[in-house]
Amino acid sequence: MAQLTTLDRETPVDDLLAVLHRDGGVIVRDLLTDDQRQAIVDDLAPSLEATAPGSRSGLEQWELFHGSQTIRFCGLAARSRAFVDHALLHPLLSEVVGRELLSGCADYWLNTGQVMAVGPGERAQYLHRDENNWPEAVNPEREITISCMFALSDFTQDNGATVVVPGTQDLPPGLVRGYDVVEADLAYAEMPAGAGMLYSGKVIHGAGSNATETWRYGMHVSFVVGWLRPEEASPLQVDRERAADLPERARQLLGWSSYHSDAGGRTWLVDFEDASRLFS
Ligand SMILES: O=C(O)CCC(=O)C(=O)O
Repeated sequence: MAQLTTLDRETPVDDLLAVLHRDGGVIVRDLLTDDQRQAIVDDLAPSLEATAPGSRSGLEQWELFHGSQTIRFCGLAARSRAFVDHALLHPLLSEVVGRELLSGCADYWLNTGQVMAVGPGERAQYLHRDENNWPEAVNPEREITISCMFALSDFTQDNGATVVVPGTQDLPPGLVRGYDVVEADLAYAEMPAGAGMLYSGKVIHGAGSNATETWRYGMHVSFVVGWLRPEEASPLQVDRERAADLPERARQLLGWSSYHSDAGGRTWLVDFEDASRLFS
């Protein structure tokens, strides 16, 4: 079976990036302290309780992708201040995302913050590459999206730990839906609660199957280059009043500011001005 490497939180970022570039994903222990993790879990508990498993989209492909026994919801910054403070603004995650994305953009923003709670009996999700959400923007030379799967509970092979095919970030770009692979090529992101797996938008992966009686509680947080439209419409969920209470960097990541390309282009403006003026 293939393996993923697990590193300590204190590992120098260059070493962590070397593993990320080699394998397409790397697990980091203790990304969240117990208190931080518990605060996020507590904030999100009412939403988890209120959300039924499965997709309500009516789109066959989307329903297959989401899984019938998996609870998913977004809008985490609107639901949890702890999410903002400990995940959205996570210092190590910010550093890694900056190192990976800023060679192709002037700034990045949140793609999506998403609970992915895989329930008992769930089947494995089909393998895919996150960057294929934007086929027009995929570029073999650079990343357009970087993700972190935070383990809010222990992740094991049996309970649905994310399945990764290490090294596939280096395959040529293309639409991968249900990548054909032998078991020996698969690695399972087994990690204790509080750890997280950082992974490339190019690496082939998917949620594992859950053969246990308990829930695998994951929280996916991903970022995209600032000139690309994210999966989640964050400013439509985090309203202006709530945004006003958040740190400036959180507002920027959530789309309450504008994008200025290094070549002078300006987008996502409010009356020709940077959207952050709404808060001055
Ligand atoms: O839940 C997981 O482990 C991964 C899910 C995933 O890759 C996705 O839904 O895009």
